[in-house]
Amino acid sequence: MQNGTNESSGVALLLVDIQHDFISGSLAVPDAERILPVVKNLIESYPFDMIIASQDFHPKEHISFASSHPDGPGTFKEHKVPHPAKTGEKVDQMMWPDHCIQGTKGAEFHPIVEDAINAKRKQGIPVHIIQKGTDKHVDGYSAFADNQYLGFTQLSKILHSHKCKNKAGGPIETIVVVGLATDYCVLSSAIDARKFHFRTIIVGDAVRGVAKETTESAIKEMQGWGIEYVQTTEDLHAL
Ligand code: VGL
Ligand code: ZN
Repeated sequence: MQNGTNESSGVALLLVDIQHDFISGSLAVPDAERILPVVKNLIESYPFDMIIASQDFHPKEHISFASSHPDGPGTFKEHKVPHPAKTGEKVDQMMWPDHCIQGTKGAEFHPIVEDAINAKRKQGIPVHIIQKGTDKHVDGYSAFADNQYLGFTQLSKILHSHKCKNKAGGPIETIVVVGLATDYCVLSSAIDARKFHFRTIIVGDAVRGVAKETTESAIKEMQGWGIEYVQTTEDLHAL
């Protein structure tokens, strides 16, 4: 990869929430299964220096579940919840069906991701799993931080401290982001990657969104942040 990227710097792949509930479960993203062969091919064909897989991983009765809404189950409107607890400041919380509950099948990675990750591990490529949304009272779309930036995951530290073996110990400077859903967790993760000063690239064929309108506006918003958009894996190879 050229185009301003240092030859001795590395590229990480961020696989966002490729879990059963977002593919065929309670929060199935339209056409999500179509990204699977693309993601598999991407992992097998591109010489990534690190693989990161984020996992939406909620406790029961999570704040984002409509079933836990104070007005009663089945209420899908947004509501305000106090964050941070100390100040009582209120923030909007979007309501979702129960999804990715810790210990359930729906929270598990799709086997395509599981197999590809295991294959990379065997090749000596570092692989990191980042769980998020684990606090019952705070939601987290991004793999880097929760939605209110009250806390951060280990991801920025992992990326910034890594010395790439095959790049003469050079740093990771580029992150390729794929997965689900374009308009929520991919969007937040990619924007945070830019905030942490990584060159950030989205592969269009390897992402899908919850709804057309929000997906289109998410792509525009990402481009506004300087996130690059390529359509196919071949386009990524050609950069
Ligand atoms: C997601 C809604 C709720 C996502 C996670 O992975 O995009 N969306 N939790
Ligand atoms: Zn969630």
